Amino acid sequence: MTVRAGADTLDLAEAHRFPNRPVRTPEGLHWDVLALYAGVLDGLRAAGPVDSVGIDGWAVDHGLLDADGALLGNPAHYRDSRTEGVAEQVWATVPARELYAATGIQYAPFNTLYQLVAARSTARFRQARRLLLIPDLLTYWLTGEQGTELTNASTTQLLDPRTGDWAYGLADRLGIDLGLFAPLRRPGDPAGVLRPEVLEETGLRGPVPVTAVASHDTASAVAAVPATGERFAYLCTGTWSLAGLELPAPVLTEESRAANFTNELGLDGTVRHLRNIAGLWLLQECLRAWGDPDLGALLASAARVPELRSVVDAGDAAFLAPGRMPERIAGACRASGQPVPQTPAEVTRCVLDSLALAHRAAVLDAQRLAGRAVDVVHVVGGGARNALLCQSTADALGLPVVAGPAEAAALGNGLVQARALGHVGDLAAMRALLRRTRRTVRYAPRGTTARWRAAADRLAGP
Ligand code: LFR
Repeated sequence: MTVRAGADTLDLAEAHRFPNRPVRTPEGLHWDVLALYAGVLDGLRAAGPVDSVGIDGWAVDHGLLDADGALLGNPAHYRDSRTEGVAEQVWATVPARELYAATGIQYAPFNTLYQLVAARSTARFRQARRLLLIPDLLTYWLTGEQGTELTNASTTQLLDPRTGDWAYGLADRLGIDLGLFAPLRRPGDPAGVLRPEVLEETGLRGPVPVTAVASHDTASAVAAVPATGERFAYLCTGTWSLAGLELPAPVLTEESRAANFTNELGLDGTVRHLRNIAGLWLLQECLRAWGDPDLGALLASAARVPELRSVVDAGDAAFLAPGRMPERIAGACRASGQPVPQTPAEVTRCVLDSLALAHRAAVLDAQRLAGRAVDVVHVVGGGARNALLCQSTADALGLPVVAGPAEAAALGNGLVQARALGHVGDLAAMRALLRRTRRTVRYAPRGTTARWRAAADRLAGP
């Protein structure tokens, strides 16, 4: 994506789009990171002259480098099963409560910490001298400079969200060598310039600075939520739905841990207090199983299926791994004694209703845990284009939903670069610019909240 930002302009153009296809080998599920890097180079070539480059991407996953800085194998995918049961081993040394008090990170089987513990007896890990999170790895290949960007570092479960520095005591107790990580850098910090070979391959004229952005995609997306003031919740909807509040400090209470809320760091000292909900992943996997039918037509027929016939717990770990998703959803409906969705339209309706219910629970819990009420829910990311999901979320919560921008992560990334170049102001000014320049769609709740509440109670069980 290329972003052009000025005092009163914010333009976004797609230079190039490339697939990100996980690959399963006998050693498990991996990312094809060389294909991703090739896609980045193709994107730079297609973009033409640029003033700056910044990379954001998903969290927790990483590449391991040897003493020469060479990548040791393909990075493992967070949906790989190698971390099953690892958290319990870690908790035997550091109880889950203490882990949360030190890092504020919610339990997810794939947190970097658990991945490291799962990997540490392998030959590859013993050879590793450096760990770079995925956006930092791609940045390293572009510039030759290594760093660990702070917003993404906070997802490792090895960072103290109060200090923005590593949780040294915790790493010590678990025998994790923090020297594996390159020095921390903050969004807006310089991350080097494109290497001469990269310039040659992309046809760009140097020097081209690379800027550390809020490199966790969700941190970039939250930065680009076009909100005013503080009384808003956000839902970053893509493969995941990340639902929560932007706060000045982490919430490290036992209630917050029990509700599985995380405290990831955001732009400029903000905290993203949120819950990870298995989002449109459920639908993406169904689409894959159905041979990728036309999404517009499918959503139109799903909208005609009666709402709330059957719902599943979208947060259930049973939906984490890829494969056979329509059957797994049907199985969950059958097991809970609800009508079993048969057609793709019925399954789609079930998924979207279930997501809206999960959004409802997360936004209600977030307000309770942080002691802050909200007046509006901002939906950003790909799901902002899904009218049925946005309307259902508004109905379920009884709150207005403001949808857009869909490309929030790219905009947040570009805005931090533009700020580093002196073209835009602080976070509030970025949001004001977004409000002036990006179109959003407002969904008013239709007064059916009681039905959603009843469905939530049904799902929660007796
Ligand atoms: C979204 C995201 C989430 C993170 C998940 C796994 O793309 O970055 O924030 O929890 O992917 O890394």
